[in-house]
Amino acid sequence: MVLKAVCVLKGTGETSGTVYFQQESESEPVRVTGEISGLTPGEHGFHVHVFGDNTNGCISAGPHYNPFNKNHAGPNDAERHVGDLGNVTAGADNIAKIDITDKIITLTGPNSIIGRTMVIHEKEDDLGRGGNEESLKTGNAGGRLACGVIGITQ
Ligand SMILES: [Cu+2]
Ligand SMILES: [Zn+2]
Repeated sequence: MVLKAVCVLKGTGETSGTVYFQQESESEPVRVTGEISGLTPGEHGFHVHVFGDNTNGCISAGPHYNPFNKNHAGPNDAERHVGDLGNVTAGADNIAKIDITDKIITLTGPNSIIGRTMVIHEKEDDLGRGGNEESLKTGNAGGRLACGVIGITQ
C-alpha cells in the first residue's frame, strides 16, 4: 500500500511552502518533493523535528527527531538523526525546489515521521562537520523560518 503525507510550512516571516511525502511500501525509501519560497538564495537546513507541536511557533517542535540517540549528521551518513534531511537550495528566485529520496525516514511503524514537524532553517546545515558541539546537535542551521506538522493525506 502506498503511504502519503503532506506538510504545509508557515512561519512569522515570508517563508512558506508545501512538501509531499510518498513511500511505495514500508520497506521502500520515502520520496520528498515540493517547494519552499521566501528563502535567501543558497543552502538551508531541512529537518524533521520531534514534536508535532506549533503552539509557540516552530520552537515548540523541539529538537531534531532522534529516536536512536545519535549525533547530528548529513542524510548520507551512516550515523545521523532520523530527521536529518540535510539542506535544500534556494535559487535567485528565492525558491527551493525539493526532490529528496531518503531511506531512513518512514511513514509507518513506531518511528514514523507522521505527526512530527518539518522545519526549514535560516542557515546552512553543516551536517555535523562544523567542529563544535552545536554542530553535532543542530548543524548550526540557525533560526526556524517556517514549519508545519506532517499529516496523512490521500
Ligand atoms: Cu531543524
Ligand atoms: Zn539532526
